[in-house]
Amino acid sequence: MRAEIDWQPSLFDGGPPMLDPSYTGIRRIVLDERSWVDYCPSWLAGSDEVFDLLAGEARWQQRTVRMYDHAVLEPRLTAGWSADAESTDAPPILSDMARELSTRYGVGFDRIWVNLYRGGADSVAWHGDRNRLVMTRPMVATVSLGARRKFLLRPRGTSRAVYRLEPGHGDLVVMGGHCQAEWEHTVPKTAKRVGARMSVTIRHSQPAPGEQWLREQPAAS
Ligand SMILES: O=C(O)CCC(=O)C(=O)O
Repeated sequence: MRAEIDWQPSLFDGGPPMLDPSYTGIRRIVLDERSWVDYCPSWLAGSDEVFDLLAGEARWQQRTVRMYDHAVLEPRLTAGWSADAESTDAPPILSDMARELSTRYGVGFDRIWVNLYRGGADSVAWHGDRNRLVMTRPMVATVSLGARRKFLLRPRGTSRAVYRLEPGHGDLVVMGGHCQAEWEHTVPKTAKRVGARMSVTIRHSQPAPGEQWLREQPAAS
């Protein structure tokens, strides 16, 4: 079922989807001596077409999350391809992303999950991804499609954002080192009128070579 969203293709991001294997313009933000974020603008050209494809084809659901002692609906829609990126029905451009990122970053990116922020009221709260609980230094890549939204980072246990990105339209963000365990990230709500945004999140289910399991169990997304 097509997701109900207010979305206008951008004037700048038409054309067929294509990844930039040279990672033109990539820069590394060193958060501290153990954690980093790579930001590569316009890594995916033609991102509007991918947005449109996913809006129509992904199996969108609104999950419940626990807030203190009760369950609430998550303020965004999500869709996943649960098995590995090589062998599922994930759209080929998403598998291409996972393969290209695996080559560059030396881990087997094999889990793909898509989030849809329908407007400014949709968000994700401060968190570190759960894969921090099972492996040391998990890398998490995110490709943003559609409208730009704030993406903030802060050290875990503090209350103020210290880094701010505004990814959209095919930009790539990769979090690495101890970013999931020692930092938190959020896409906050906004009162501004904003169009819909998607994030394609790409994770690895096995530790990188030389890294370890913290516990013997597969990572949840
Ligand atoms: O939408 C984003 O850019 C971040 C998504 C995220 O942090 C998550 O789904 O865990």
